[in-house]
Amino acid sequence: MRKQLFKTAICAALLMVSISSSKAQNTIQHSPQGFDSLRTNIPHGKIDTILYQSNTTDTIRRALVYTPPGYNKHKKYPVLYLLHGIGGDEYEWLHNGHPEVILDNLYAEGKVVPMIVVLPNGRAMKNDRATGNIMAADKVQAFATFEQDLLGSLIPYIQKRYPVYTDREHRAIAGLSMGGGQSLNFGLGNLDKFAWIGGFSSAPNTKTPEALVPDVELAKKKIKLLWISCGDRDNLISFSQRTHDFLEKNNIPHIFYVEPGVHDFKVWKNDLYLFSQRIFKPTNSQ
Ligand code: FER
Repeated sequence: MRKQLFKTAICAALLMVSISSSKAQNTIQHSPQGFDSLRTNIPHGKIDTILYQSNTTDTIRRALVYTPPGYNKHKKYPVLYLLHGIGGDEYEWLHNGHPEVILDNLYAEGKVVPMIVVLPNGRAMKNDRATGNIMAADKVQAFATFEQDLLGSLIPYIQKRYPVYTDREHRAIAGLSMGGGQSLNFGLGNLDKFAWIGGFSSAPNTKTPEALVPDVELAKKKIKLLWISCGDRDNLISFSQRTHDFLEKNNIPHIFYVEPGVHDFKVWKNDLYLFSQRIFKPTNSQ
């Protein structure tokens, strides 16, 4: 018990955050203990399984959809697309991160805007299972190909089947590692489609900063939230760092959040907890 307390204190002391929009060194509070523990005495959201026809892969693809507690078909919701990593699939977040528990708990505390969360399979190819050599060139390429599937097939399907807003200010994209790279690449590459963008421990598939942000003024105008986070002991931190350095140099508002940790779900659960509370809310900095 004392050891745990000591560890918590060390973690808190190590927390480093910079919010470059204000140039101030602000403190983002790490998720509190119990944020990811199942509470039985609160309302729970629901997980649907959907099957959609992909024009990109010419196959029927599966995704999971979390609808919030109190979900009402007669209301309208914003949508967060939440993407997995290189070894994962549409179940990775659900099985390892339990976003439904994190979000149910946040709803119980009134801390998030009711939203629909879509957990897609980001490996857009005929066989999209994470089997065999997950680093094979065609499988890595499929993470880039997913941009077409997302924009051309999945988003239109969600918009047809769920009561959702369809403008950019009601659409967010975030993900872990390969999914973080995808979120930065697709989000910043399609600012007419996404206003809230989060890269958690983004992988080497992240485009170079100059390719990510070819038009600095447009980015400044359009982005509602650009969140870049990474564990301080993650071997991939250079990809987040170089993105942050460019954004800072060009005065593009963003959050760069370096937290204690490695390349794992402990970090990504914390990121989801923090990112989800900041989206679809009024901003005063932009
Ligand atoms: C790489 C190292 C890591 C890479 C991808 C990853 C495509 C992705 C890791 C993850 O998604 O967890 O060299 O190349």
